[in-house]
Amino acid sequence: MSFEEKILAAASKNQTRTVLALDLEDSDSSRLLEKSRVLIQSVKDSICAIKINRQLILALGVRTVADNIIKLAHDLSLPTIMDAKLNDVGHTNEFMARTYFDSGFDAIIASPIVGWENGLDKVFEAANSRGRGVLLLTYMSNPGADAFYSLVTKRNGGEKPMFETLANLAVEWKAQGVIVGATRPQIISRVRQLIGSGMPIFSPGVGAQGGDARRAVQAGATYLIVGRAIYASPDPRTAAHAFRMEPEPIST
Ligand code: 3DU
Repeated sequence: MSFEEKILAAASKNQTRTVLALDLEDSDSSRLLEKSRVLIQSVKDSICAIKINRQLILALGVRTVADNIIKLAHDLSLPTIMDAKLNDVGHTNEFMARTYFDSGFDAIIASPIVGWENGLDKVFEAANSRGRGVLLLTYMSNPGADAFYSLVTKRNGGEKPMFETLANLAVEWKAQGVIVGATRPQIISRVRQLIGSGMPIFSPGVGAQGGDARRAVQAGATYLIVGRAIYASPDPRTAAHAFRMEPEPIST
C-alpha cells in the first residue's frame, strides 16, 4: 500500500484525522523509548499516523527508532511520517530521504524553498520509486511565519504570496500532501482552493499553539498534527479520543 492508502485506511478504521506528533523528551534514552511505546499504545485507536521529529532521532538514533517505534506503529497499521524538513542540495537530501525510507518511514516532510532541480527532485524520485510520500511545508503555524510565507513572489509573469506559489508547486511536483498551520484557517481555505480536493492538507498547531481543530477541518484541512495537547495532557488517551472528529467522516 502507498502512504496515502495507509493513512486513509487508518483514518477510516479509527474515524480520526489525528496524526500524533511524538515529540517526547527525556535525558535517559531507555526511558524515552518506553514513554514513547506507552503513549502510542494508549492513543493507538484515536490516531491515523505518527509523526517523528529529528529530536527523537537525535536522542535514540534512527536504528532504534526503526526497530522499535516504526515497527510498533506498523504492527498497529499506523504509517509513520519523518518530519525532516529537508532543505539541502540534492545529494544530501537524497541520502537523508533514502535512509529514512529504508528505515521504514512512509513519508517525509520537506521544504519546497530549495526548489526542484538538484533540490527536491531526487527526494521525489526516492519516494515515488518506493510508494512513499513527500509532504511540503506551505505555511507554518508559528506567528513569525507571516514574515516569509506571505512575501510577494513573481512567477510565470504574475505576483502571488509565497504560500500560493508553494501550493502551486506542490501540485506540479505531485506531492502527497502539504503542511499548513491550523492557526490560520483562512490560509487553509485558500490553499484548498488552489490544490483542489484530492491532495491532503496536514495541519499542525492545534491546541498548544492556539489553533482550533474544528475550524481547521472546516476550512479544508484533511489531517491534524497534534503533539502537546495529547502527550502533555494528564490523560493522553482521553485527550486523543477528544480530537476524533467527524464533521465529514473519512472513508476509503
Ligand atoms: O504544537 P504541538 O505540540 O501540537 O506540535 C506540533 C508539531 O507539528 C511539532 O512536532 C512540530 O514540529 C510540527 N510542526 C509545527 O508545529 C508547525 C509547522 O508549521 C510544521 C510542523
